[in-house]
Amino acid sequence: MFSKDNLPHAPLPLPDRFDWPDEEMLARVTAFFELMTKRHSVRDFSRRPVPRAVIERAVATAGRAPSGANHQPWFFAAISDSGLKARIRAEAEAEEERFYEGGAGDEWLKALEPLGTDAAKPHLEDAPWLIVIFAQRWGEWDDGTRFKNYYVPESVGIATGFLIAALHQAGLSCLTHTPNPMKFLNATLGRPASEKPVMILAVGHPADNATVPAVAKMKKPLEDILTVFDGS
Ligand code: IYR
Repeated sequence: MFSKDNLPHAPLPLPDRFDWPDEEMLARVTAFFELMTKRHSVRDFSRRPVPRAVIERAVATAGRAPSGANHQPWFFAAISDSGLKARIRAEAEAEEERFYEGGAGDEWLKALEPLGTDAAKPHLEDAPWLIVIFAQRWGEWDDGTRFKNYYVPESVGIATGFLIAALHQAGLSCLTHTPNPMKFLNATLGRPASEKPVMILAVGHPADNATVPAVAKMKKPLEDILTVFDGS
């Protein structure tokens, strides 16, 4: 953790290691690839409830992400209360209406066309859980004085990736939703000005009639995202 006192460097023997044979590594990474290939962003949720314990364990997994100086500059608000979800939906839709009516600009709206999104966000009420992810731009001691955080967007992005993977591992679907701007979430959820809302994850089971946009299946091939320098 971090502390106002100077913490000494105290190396511990690596607590966990695996040392799997190469073939097992390949089998395991392939199994994980296949699992993640089945992840789809879903905009249509069923109303089937999801136990709070599942959400808590997934957020705990996000909290195992690496972070700048181990400051763990993230905070999560998990909401299943239907009144609060309705309020967040109304506030988000008000922002989205401005966005889709021109605030986004022509290029952005054109980029979104294949996704078929618009200002209506029923998933913010249909999904049994919303998880709002906040980035702690700076830290605050109990006496209100500030300390710096480092690599905040990177750290929060990694934690969010862990969260999405954990939810997928549980068999849940989610949608990364980013109303623009999102400042209203600080007031609605009582979070301090040091925290910047980064996204709303709508989480739940997909509706029976859930669809995905065809373009979402078009993933870049490996050769377009990887170059290898192995000396050969
Ligand atoms: N926040 C809007 C717009 C939007 C933006 C991007 I970039 C997307 O990948 C999808 C949507 C919305 O949620 O509709």
